[in-house]
Amino acid sequence: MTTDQHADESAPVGARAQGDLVSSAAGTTIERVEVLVTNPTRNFVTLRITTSDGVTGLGDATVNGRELAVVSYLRDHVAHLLEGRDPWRIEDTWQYLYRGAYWRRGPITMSAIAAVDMALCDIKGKVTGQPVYQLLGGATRAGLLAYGHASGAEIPQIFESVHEHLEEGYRAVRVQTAVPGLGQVYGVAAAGASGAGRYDYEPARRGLRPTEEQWDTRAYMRHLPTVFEAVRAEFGPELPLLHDGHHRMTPNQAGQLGRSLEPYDLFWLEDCTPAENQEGLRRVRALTSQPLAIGEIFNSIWDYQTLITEQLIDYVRSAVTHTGGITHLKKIMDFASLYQIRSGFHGPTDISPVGQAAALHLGLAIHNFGIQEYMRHSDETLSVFRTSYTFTDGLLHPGDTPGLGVEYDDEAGAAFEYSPAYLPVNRLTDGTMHDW
Ligand code: EZ4
Ligand code: CO
Repeated sequence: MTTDQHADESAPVGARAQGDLVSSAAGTTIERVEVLVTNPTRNFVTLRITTSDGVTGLGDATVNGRELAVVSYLRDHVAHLLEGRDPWRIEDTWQYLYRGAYWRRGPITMSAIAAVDMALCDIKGKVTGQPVYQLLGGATRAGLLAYGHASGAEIPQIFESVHEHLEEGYRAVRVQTAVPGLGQVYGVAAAGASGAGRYDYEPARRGLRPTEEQWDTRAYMRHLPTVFEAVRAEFGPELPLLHDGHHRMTPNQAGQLGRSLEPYDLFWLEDCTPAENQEGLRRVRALTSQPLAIGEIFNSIWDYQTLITEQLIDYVRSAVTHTGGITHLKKIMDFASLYQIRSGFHGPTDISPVGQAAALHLGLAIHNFGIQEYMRHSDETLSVFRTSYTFTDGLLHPGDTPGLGVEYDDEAGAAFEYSPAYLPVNRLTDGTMHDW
């Protein structure tokens, strides 16, 4: 009994054309690939893939301050490679773009691949009628613990900002503070007083050049423990408190700061030192038991290899958007799970609602979820990206809409034109460029 299919399967693998591989897409191909740029309070780059059956999928490709590089990568070098491909072959497409580029890794390449990966997951979810988390193994929890961003120039404003977050339902709060003697610093709402300003949101610092901030690590290290002492005393022992060091300390300084914060029982200290040198974290670990979160500027599993195998971190900070998409970040999390390292995915407002939705689907499905960063996007942003995820009693949920659950409104998006906006740069008081 020989059928055509049997005959195909017995043929040498090398003799089969790519299109002959068994697929569930039943002849459907990728027909259209569009790169959408919009600026509803900040710039976003979105990939939209449409199949020959008319199903669309969205992917986030936003790299804050370098947006147009990813636009070109996708439009000039990826779009035509996708046309005609089988949209269901997500892993194969990932490998085709990663290995096929020859030039591996890097934030631009990995964000472009991430957008394709997200869009194909979105399509597969829509076609099967399932939210993406179901394709990843289904929910392993009711909802995702989220943390918000409290900040202030002085203690009273910080308290007020924490209170506001608690009123909004947050059960975990990041605390950033101004430093006496320094001007505007990372993570503190420019408007100072609570409510009026959310630090990274508006203004999006539009302009052709970055603004400059001033930094003094010793002043910061002296001041920060006094703030956490006050916040812990005010809000009691239960509330999870987080802090972002934003890559500014040496490993030795990071260890010292971690030690001085230990009495205040932080949930995590983030980016305590630049981590291109992964071995540097050995020194931090030797000095402090402070839980550590790293990886928002990483883009591949290789950036984590030493950090994970030597258990030098506690939380993986990557964004789906900047780390090769759901497919690749899932691999990082499975690798991390061998070492009891959990997720703490990056979720500032420069991750689009599409990227945020992808993080929520992944976070709901993986066993080693830890916490999810969450800041509500502006109303303008949410008018372009119609989301179906929810934030209820401090827990996020991606929703049960098939796919990622985000729709793009072309008309709303077209009303907000791209304009250059850069992240600030940082100088020490003597003028030396420092990590921002
Ligand atoms: O500076 O998203 O933890 N969050 C952060 C962010 C990053 C911005 C960079 O685009 O560090 O605020
Ligand atoms: Co950070």
